[in-house]
Formats: sequence, structure tokens, C-alpha cells
Amino acid sequence: MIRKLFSVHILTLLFISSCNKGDNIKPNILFIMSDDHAYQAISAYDDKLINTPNIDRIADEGMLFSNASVTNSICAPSRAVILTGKHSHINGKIDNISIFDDSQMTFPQLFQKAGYQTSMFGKLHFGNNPKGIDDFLILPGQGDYINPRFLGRDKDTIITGYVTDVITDLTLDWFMNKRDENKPFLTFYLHKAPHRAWWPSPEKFAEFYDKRFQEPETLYDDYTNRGTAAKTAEMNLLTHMQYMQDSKVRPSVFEKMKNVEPKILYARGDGTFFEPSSKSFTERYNRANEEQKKKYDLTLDKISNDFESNWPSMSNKEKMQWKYQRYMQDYLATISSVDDNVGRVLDYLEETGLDKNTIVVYTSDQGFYLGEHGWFDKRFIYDQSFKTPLLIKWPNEIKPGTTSDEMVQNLDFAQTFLEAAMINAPSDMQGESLIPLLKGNNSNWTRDAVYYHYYEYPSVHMAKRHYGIVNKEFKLVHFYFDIDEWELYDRLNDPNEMKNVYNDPQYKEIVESLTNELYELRKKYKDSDELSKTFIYE
Ligand code: SGN
Ligand code: CA
Repeated sequence: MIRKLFSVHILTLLFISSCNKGDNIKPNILFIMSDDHAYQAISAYDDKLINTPNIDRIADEGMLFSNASVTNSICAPSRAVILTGKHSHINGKIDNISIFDDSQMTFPQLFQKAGYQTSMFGKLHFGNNPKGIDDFLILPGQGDYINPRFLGRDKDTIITGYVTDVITDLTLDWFMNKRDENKPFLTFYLHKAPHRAWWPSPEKFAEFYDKRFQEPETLYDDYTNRGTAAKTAEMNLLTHMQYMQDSKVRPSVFEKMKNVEPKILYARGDGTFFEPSSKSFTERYNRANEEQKKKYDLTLDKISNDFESNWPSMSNKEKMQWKYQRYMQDYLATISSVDDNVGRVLDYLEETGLDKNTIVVYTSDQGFYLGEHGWFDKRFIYDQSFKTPLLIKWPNEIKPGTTSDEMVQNLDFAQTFLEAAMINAPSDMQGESLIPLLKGNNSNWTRDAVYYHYYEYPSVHMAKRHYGIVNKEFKLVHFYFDIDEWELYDRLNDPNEMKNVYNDPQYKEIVESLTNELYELRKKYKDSDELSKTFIYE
């Protein structure tokens, strides 16, 4: 009898421990996203500009996607696509201006219901109450680089420090002090950097000011062989990047020199103009306390002195070169901080052993132009802003150091995470789970082309509305609204996208078949000209 009781007891114990084990099998998910991080500025993709040893660790231990893209290359819409698993025309957040309807299902809500502990730190860019998130501190709107303010569930708080360090401190503090060890976690660690106006930490500002960077081949692009949209966009370094707001020439120096550049005005498309509502250099600088200002001043003085003595004799080409170097110095300096901080978080996961059962994703809300085509900013379906970095590690599931060139999108994240966590995805999500690719079962992956649709026009940077289809070989685009122009790019023979071959007779058959495919995709994703008309605003 005693023996029997004893064995029942053992069996019960075994049963309980296997249940616990079963629960623990659900992987943790750490979703790291920065804002406007170009894949050209991650050394796992390309080491011409910067070394990012920590972000590269994710690629070394996992998979790098060389053809990852977004469905709509702009901040808040990209985030809405990620959270809902639906294209912008379905989730309704077509641009930065429209309201996100937060009564709709977002994947963190499903994780929370399934017993995950959820948290979010950093830049979300819409709303102040993310659904399905237990703990959060998020930046209001675009947020600030220096001594940023955060919105919490109960109260707002201003935290002294540099935004990238602060967001990391908050994330690590949550791991160390608030994480429930009995639950798997879903954590969003969302950087503001490297968003314009590219304010580095004072130390990185000084360090990167001394560096010089290789120019991209297409820096002096004059947009011949392209359509109206590329020619009329307002994102050229020479003509739209600002010496004071962007390159950080001090107002006192800028103002005493005559006719440096006109006050920036963006065209509205109807012949009228508006002033950007962005914060000024002075407002940003004045967020720093006296001690921080002193450190910034050392580099700010060097920039202003250089500008004052050299600008009057510079040719347009030299001005372009000067702006490009200043741009890269600051943009890459902000990335260097992101990389250091990602390292802190990866180290923590390793030190605690949490890394073994944690999927770590590094991505950006879209790509960015680092002088390609003479541009900064994003929005276009052209490669640097259509594509986005995507690195994923998942020990024992993803073979370390692998690359996938499949056409994957931010639309796919929700279903991927849900499948990894063994939670059913709602049938109206529009992406595809990347799990087969992550596990090396490529034959289970059938998609060969993706759909793209950008709306925010007329607006800052004046990138015209367009939609298109992209596969590994070609890109077909329709610019509509105030023009009606088509473009076709041969991605393999013209990787810099310098020649629109839509009207080239040699590509006639490609145009026909891709146009059909594009209409099929529009049907599949429930997009149409009629629907677009409902999104046209004054
Ligand atoms: C600001 C920036 C723009 C940028 C938009 C949208 N100007 O207006 O350059 O395109 O945000 O960016 S700034 O002078 O204020 O920095 S997004 O990432 O939020 O979509
Ligand atoms: Ca962005």
C-alpha cells in the first residue's frame, strides 16, 4: 500500500513537472525595433559605413533576411501593420496623421490572453495606451532624444539621460524587477534612434564628428530616366536638408551669414506651401541641462566654426559633400548607441540563461536613404526605403549564421510570433508565418511577390502616392492621385534603380504579366481604386 501511494505521488510530481515544462516551452519574444534604421547601416548587411557588432550577434546566432520589406514605408503605419497583421488599407492607419482605431485586434492582446506577460518601452508613435500590454512607458509621438518624457499607464515621467540609454535602462529594469518568472514574456524594446533630427549622445557626437564616410554611388543623382515622383520629392540633401535643424550649425552663426538657404517650406501639391511643424534646433538643444550642454558645445562649436569659414566659398557639390558627412556623422553616431545598448540587453539574456528560450528580433519600422539618389527620409518603394533590416535568432530552432532572400514583410510578424507561441492567429490577418523559413523548411514557403501601398501625400517630403508589386527580379509601380505614371525596375540588372524600363519594348511581356499579378494581389489583399478614394484628404 505504502509502495502504491509512493508511486502515485511520484507520478503526480512527474505530471506537474511536465506541465510546467510544457508551459515553459512557449518561447519568450524580445522584439527590438529602431526608427528609420537603414540596412546599409548594419554591418551584418554592409560594413562600409559602420560596425554594429552587437546587432550582428543576432545574425551570427540566427538568420538575416536580405529581402525583408515593409508594406508602407512610414512610421506609424508600419507599426499598425506589425500589430494588426493587416495592410494599411484594412487597419485604417494609412499615414502618420490618421487615427489608429484601437478597438481592433492586435497580436499582443492575444499573447496576454494566452498567459504571456507583456511589456513595451520606447517609441510606439500612436496612442498612449497600447492594448494587450501589461507594463509600458512610451514616448509621446516622436519623443525627444535628450531627457525624454515618457507616458505610463498612471503618470508621465521625464527621465534624465540620452533616450537610447534610457529606453534600455527601462527594459532591463523590467526584466530584473518586474518579470514574472512563471510566465513567458513578450517585450517590445523600441528605439527612437536613428530618427531625424539625429541627435547623438554627447560622447558619440564628438567621436563621430572626426569620422569621414564613403559616399553612395548615386549621391548626385539627377533623376533622369525616372518619373515625376522622384524629381519632385523634397528629400534631397542639397536642397532640403537644413544647415541649422539637421547639420546643427548654431542659430547665431547661421543667422549672421546671408542667404544660406531659404526657410524650409514644403509644397502642398495645390500650389500652396507650409512650414514644417518640427521642433527647432534651439528647442532640442535646450532640453539638455547645463552639464550636458557643455559636452555638446565642444562639437557644436567645431561644426559652426567649420561652416562659418568654409561655406561662403563652397560649390554646390562641396555643399552636398559637407551635408552628407554631417548627416552620416550624426545618423551613425545614434546607431552606435543603439548597438551598444542592444549589446547590454543581449548580455543580460545570456547571463541569466533567458536567451536559450527567447526569440530575439531586430528590425526597423522601415529603411532609409543614406544619400542614395541624393536623398534622406523614406516613403518610396525604391529599395533603400522599401526594404528594412530583419535579423532573428532563436536557439535550437534557427541554424546560426543563415541568410534568407525570400520576400518577407513586416505584415508577417504577427502570425510568426503567434505560431511560435502556439496561439491561433485570427483568420483575417493578411501575412504569412515565417516559421517554415526560420526552421529551414523553404519548400513550405510559396510567396514570390509582395504588395506595397504608400499614401501620405501631399505631406512633408512630397513623395507621391503609389502602389506596386515587387519580386526578386522586378518592381512594378503605379504613381496615382495627381499623376498617372508607371515605372518598372529590373532589380538584377539595375540594382541602383536608375532606369525606369516600363516603356522599353524588351520588357513588354514582363509588364503584362506583372500588371496581372499586381491586380491579383490587390484582389487578394482587398485593395482597390475605390477604397483609395476614401483615403484622400484635403
Ligand atoms: C518629421 C521629420 C520628417 C519625417 C517625418 C515622419 N522632420 O516630420 O523628416 O519624414 O517626421 O517620420 S523633423 O524635422 O521633425 O525631424 S516618421 O518616422 O515619424 O514617419
Ligand atoms: Ca520611422
